[in-house]
Amino acid sequence: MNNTFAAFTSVHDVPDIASLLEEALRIKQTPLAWSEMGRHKTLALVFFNSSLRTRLSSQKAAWNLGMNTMVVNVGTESWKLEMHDGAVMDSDTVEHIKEGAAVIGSYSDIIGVRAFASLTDKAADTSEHTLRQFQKYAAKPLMSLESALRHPLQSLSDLLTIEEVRRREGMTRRPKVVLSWAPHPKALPQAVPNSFAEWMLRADVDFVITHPEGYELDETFTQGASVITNQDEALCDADFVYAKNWSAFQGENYGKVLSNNPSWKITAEKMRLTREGKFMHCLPTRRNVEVADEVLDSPSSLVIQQAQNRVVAAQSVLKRMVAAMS
Ligand code: SN0
Repeated sequence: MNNTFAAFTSVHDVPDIASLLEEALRIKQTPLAWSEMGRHKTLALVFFNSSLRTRLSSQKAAWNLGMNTMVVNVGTESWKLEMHDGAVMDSDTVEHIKEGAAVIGSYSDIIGVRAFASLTDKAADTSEHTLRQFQKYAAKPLMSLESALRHPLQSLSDLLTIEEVRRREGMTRRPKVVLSWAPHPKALPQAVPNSFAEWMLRADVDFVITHPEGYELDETFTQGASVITNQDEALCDADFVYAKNWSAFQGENYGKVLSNNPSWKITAEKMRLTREGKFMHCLPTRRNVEVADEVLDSPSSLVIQQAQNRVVAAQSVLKRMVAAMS
């Protein structure tokens, strides 16, 4: 099987999840064992949105492989890019993505792009317009740093974290993994839950999604999952509870906050419904809105391990991309 990557934008770019996981576990043991592999290769990281983990873990992963990195924050540090073909650029956009992406591509061997959903233009969001335009005009291997629809580096870290816990605890049963919607003051994208679902549905786990009515995700990502609108019922006997807020996806409600029922917050009482379940979140999280302090500060929380595994995930992906070049 060809296990190099020309792109990493979704689970569909990974033909062999099990062997990628094994490789990630090896990389975690000896992160500097391939420190010459990426010598003289340059990774450009392009951010249209804020980032803490993705920005730092991607750079660290590249450095572990001996690569150079460049970071661009579009709009604040570079020119504001125009995304529409045929635009008459007499307003606030300064440079077209055709030139912008082509120039960044010419300086780089691999490009990482973060472009969140607008939550207003559903057609552009569901075609991952910014990510795909970048891929087209940069014409270099592309690693998604969270697109409008997906966050595959996060999902790979999440899967790795679940696998580590499963091995550490000698868990022989198929773990029950519950993705729970949680309240939040803002409208957030669906990328993290979409992506988590599409990875979990290919993993050896029982996967359940729970959310209030109206927050149904796109079936493209959730087909095959059990979806339950009663959170307590969903949490029953869970081994892993993954909390995340997202805004509505369906129809006229696209990008809206419908209800924001505080009873969906993950508390110690909710965790007692689980089978001594572990708590997961991609971060950043709004303490005491999405999840109570008592859960985040308890030994059952895996959030820091998930974040540490972001380096391993990025390094596993970059290693395969660099391998494809030599
Ligand atoms: C992003 C999201 O997709 O939900 C990134 C998660 C990795 N999260 C946010 O934008 C949080 C913003 C906030 O105000 O809490």
